[in-house]
Amino acid sequence: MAKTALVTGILGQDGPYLAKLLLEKGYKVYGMMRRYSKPNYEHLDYLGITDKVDFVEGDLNDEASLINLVRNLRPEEVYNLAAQSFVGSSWDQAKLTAEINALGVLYLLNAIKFFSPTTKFYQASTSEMFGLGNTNGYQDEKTSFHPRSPYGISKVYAYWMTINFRESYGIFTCNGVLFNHESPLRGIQFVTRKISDGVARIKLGLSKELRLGNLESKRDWGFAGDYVEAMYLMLQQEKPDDYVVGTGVNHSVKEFVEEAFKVVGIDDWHKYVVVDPRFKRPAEVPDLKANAAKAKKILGWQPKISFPELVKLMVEADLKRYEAKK
Ligand code: NAP
Ligand code: F7E
Repeated sequence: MAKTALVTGILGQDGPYLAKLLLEKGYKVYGMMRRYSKPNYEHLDYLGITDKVDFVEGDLNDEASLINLVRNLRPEEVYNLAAQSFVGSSWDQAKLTAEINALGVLYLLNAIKFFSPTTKFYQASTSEMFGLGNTNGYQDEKTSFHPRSPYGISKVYAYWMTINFRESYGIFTCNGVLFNHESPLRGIQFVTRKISDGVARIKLGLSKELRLGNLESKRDWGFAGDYVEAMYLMLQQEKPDDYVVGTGVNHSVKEFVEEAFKVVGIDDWHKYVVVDPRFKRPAEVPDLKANAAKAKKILGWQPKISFPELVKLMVEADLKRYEAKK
C-alpha cells in the first residue's frame, strides 16, 4: 500500500517541489488548497505533476475543514507548508498572519491529536524566528529567538506548539527551521525572484529599472528543491526532532543583484537599480547564516545547488518565460 501524505500550501513554492519528491517515492499525495473560483496550478504544471496530486479543499483559518480532512484521510504524514509567508506584508496584516501561521497550526495539531494521533507532522518553521539572535555569527538549534516581524513572531508560536504536542501527547512532530530557499517558483514579491524577474525584463528591454529596499541585509539562500528533501528526511527518522537547514554561506541583497546582472552580461548594474524606501521594513533582520551541522549529521542532508548556480537558474527561467510569451 502506498504511503499517504497531506501537503498544505500545495500551490506555493515548496508544496510542488515536496509533492514531486513524495510522488517519486511512491506516495499518494493529497494537496490542500483554499477554495478558489479559479485555482492557479501554474507551479504544479511547471513541475509536470498537476494530474498526479489529489486536491482537497481546506483553510488553516477554518478548524472544521482541517478536522474533516485529517479524520477522513488519516494520512501517515502531514507537511504543513501553508502560511502567510511574506514578511513584508506581516506588519500591515499582523492579525491575519497570526491567525493563519500561529492558530492555524494549533487547529491542525488538534485535528491530528483527536482524529489521527499516529500521523507524523512537519511544521515549516523559519530562520526569521532568530531575527537578531546568533551564536558566533551563525544560527543553530540552540540559538535564541529574537524575531523582528509579526511573521517571525507568529512562527515562534507555531514552533513551540509543535514541540508542545510532541512533549504533551507523544505525537511525532518536527520543526524544520529552514533558511531562505528560492527557485523559479518563488513568489514575485520576494527579493530573489523580484531581482531575477527584473533583470530578465531589463535584458529584454521590457523595463528600465529595478526598485529595491535594503541592499545590505544578508541571507543564507539555497535551492527549494534541495530543502524539501530535508523535510521528508525529518519524518523518516526514528525519533521526532527539530533541525536547522541552510547552506552555511550567506550573501547580501547587493551581491545577489550583482550576480544576477552578471548572468545577462551587464556589469554596470548601478545604472538600473533604484533604492526605494517603500521596500524597506520597519525592523530588519540584518544577517542570517545557518549552522546545519545537526541536519547534515543525523539526516545526512546536503545542499546541492550553490549560490551562483541558484542565481543563474532563476534568471534563466525568467528569461525563458518572457521569451516564450513573445
Ligand atoms: P508560499 O509560496 O507563500 O506558499 C504558501 C502557500 O500557503 C500558498 O500556496 C498559500 O495559498 C497557502 N496558504 C496561505 N494561507 C492559507 C490558508 N489560510 N489556508 C490554506 N492555505 C493557505 O511559501 P513557500 O515559500 O512555499 O514556503 C512554504 C512554508 O515554509 C511557509 O510556511 C513559509 O512560511 C515557510 N518557510 C519558507 C521559507 C522560504 O525561504 N521559502 C523559509 C522558511 C520557512 P494561496 O495560493 O491560496 O495563497
Ligand atoms: O527579503 C530585503 C529584505 O522578502 C529578503 C520568506 O520566505 O525567508 C523569506 O523572508 C531580504 C530582506 O525574504 C527588497 O528587507 C531588499 O532583508 O526575499 P525576502 P525574507 O524576508 O528573508 C524566510 C526564511 C521566510 O520564512 C519567509 O517566509 O531582502 N529586500 N529589497 C527586499 N525584500 C523584498 N521582498 N523586496 C525588496 O524590494
